[in-house]
Amino acid sequence: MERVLQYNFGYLPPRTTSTSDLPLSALLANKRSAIGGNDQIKVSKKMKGEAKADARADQQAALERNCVNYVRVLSAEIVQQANSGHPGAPMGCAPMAHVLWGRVMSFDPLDDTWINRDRFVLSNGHACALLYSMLHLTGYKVSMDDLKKFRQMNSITPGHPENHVTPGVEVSTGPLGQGISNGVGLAMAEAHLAATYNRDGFPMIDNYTYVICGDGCMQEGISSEACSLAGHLRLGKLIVLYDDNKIQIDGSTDLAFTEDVLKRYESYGWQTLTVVDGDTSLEAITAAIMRAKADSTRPTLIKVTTTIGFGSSKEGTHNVHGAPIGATDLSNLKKSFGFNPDESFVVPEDVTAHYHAIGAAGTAKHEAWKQMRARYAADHPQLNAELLRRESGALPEGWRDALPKWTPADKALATRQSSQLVLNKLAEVIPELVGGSADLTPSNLTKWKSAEDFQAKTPQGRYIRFGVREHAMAAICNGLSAYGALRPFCATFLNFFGYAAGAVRVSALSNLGVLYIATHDSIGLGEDGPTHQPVEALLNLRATPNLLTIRPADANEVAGSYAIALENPTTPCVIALSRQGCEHLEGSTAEAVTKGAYVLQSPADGAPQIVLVGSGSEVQTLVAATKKLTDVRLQLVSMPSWELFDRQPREYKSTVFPTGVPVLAMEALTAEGWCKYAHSVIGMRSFGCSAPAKDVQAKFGFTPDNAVVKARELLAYYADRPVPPLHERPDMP
Ligand SMILES: Cc1ncc(C[n+]2csc(CCOP(=O)(O)OP(=O)(O)O)c2C)c(N)n1
Ligand SMILES: [Mg+2]
Repeated sequence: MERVLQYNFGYLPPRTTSTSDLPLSALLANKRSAIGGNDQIKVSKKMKGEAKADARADQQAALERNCVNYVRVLSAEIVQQANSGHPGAPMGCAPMAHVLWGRVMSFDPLDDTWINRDRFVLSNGHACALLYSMLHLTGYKVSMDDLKKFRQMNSITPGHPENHVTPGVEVSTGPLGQGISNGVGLAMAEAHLAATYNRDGFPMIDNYTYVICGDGCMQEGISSEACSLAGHLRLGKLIVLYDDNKIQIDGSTDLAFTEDVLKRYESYGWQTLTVVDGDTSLEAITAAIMRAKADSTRPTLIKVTTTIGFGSSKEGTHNVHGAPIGATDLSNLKKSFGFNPDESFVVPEDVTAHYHAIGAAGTAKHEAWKQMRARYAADHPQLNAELLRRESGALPEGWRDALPKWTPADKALATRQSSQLVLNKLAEVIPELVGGSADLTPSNLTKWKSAEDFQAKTPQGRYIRFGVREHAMAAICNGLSAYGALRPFCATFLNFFGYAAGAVRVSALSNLGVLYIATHDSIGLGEDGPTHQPVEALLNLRATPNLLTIRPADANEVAGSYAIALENPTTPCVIALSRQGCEHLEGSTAEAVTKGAYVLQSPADGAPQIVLVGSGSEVQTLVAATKKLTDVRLQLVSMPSWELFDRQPREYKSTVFPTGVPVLAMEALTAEGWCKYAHSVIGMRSFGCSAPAKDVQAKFGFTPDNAVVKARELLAYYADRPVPPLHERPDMP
């Protein structure tokens, strides 16, 4: 039986003989000696020199073999202890993880914020027992106790990796396809910051981004979007290891996934490599990664063929994907790998020493980098100071002064137009602002005058052409944000944020302050019709925790919306903007937006009889209605953000919506949800239609005249009834 180490450069036809073709019994028999056992594999000429089996090398190989096997055991043990989780992928991916942490990556376990650390993304987040094991073993602040509390309340080892919970976890993964797409953003961030801050002799930023992903990530559409862009941008420092174990939850990947993944990635412009001995050959994995690093102009996908649950009696089957392997199997696993089956959570001394030495070497690398930084600071003080500021997350001093102001006398502007004017000003003073649109630049109006495109040859450019790839666009922004020193934004029509929802949700739960610019924010977009007209879109976003949505009514409110987005670096923000023109309102200010809702007009004398409230372009319609309701004492409220208003104290709320006064709301989006603030709602209860904006607005009742009719109806309704106080509820401040 021939064992062939293959680190094939470029696509090769499927092999007839490979380790993964070996019967499982053969793999088990060779288990202890197989991993990294250079004696067992034929190596190419190029590698012969490296593989000389002298005594020290043998010792080293045995030690590393032990390390890999212990990682398998520990991962299985963590899942067993929790009686919940996914042991299969960690056991299969252990050799890849060992090579990355043990041989390849630069990281400092004592400082997980070092900007030039290599980034690691576990895109198959269900395999997090592996990630936690590696973090523990290499000396991050993840203790053995933490591992024992896997998936338990208040632990730092949750069921899928969360960036803000566990030291060393770069991005939150679990929804398949997100992590690899974040990886594209992380690699773009590196390319951009390197081009911006590196100077002769000072490679301040030159890290790699490594991703491990599984079949699921390769199946998700988002990864195709992101990786297509990565190929276009020639992100040579992005290296993806694809765990080709041919198993997913339902069973064999043959059930639904028979494409040639490498050919697809080749067509994206990636270098593609194959390691068939992914269970057993650390050398092959290492060689492939070295080859990947040697190609600086293409991202690399390394297909690493492995056996899910390697070592378990259920290995190679879907039964080991997502359930503990069981006490007996775990005990046998330990025995077969030469560990004491009676011991749990005990790391062999040689394994501890090996990984700690690796951690210490990483810290030393970081120290050397810091020394370089000191010299850089002396030679390039301004650049260094700016990079330091950006790393800290602080915005440049005085940035707020750049925000433009408008008066009612100024020419009316669609809020997407005022957004462009604001972006123009902010981009000049905030160099960390980077972003772009999903092929709607002329509609989203997101390009500022001096913006240069981020392209393969111009990575210093700050304007990103995402192509029509909304989902990846948002995930890439998550990666850009997670890298640090950047404030990313991205744009499409509000309705098409539905395509990006998976990644927008991850921004929110990951505390990543991505700015989402959502134009064409209602049926007011007109002729494009119901396929493009958002109805439920904003409500979905409003319902997402830790996501701010703001729908400004005019240019001053747009400026305020940007200020809020920028001042909240751990909260993503959606700014919804109109296609159609909006007058500059009497009484609107940027500052008022922070309250979420505020009074634009109130009766000259006496308490109001009715409150009219709206957001965005509908505030304009309500202003027109007030002019037709001169016989009524009314209060007009602009409500750009529900979430911000909800945070206000009860006293403030009752000045905006006085108790006992009926409220009529108007928003050209779904009426759903407004009943929290209003007694009656002019909103959408169906999809829109294709016609000029004015006609669509008239058909669905978004006119001053209809507001007048509904206001009078509301007044009449409550003429002889008590008005329910909507804000007096125990769960509201
Ligand atoms: C977007 C998304 N859909 C579904 C799931 C549920 N899920 C978790 S793992 C998995 C199978 C993935 O297969 P693969 O990546 O090959 O993992 P392996 O079985 O090899 O560990 C599925 C469907 C998920 N986590 N994310
Ligand atoms: Mg799989």
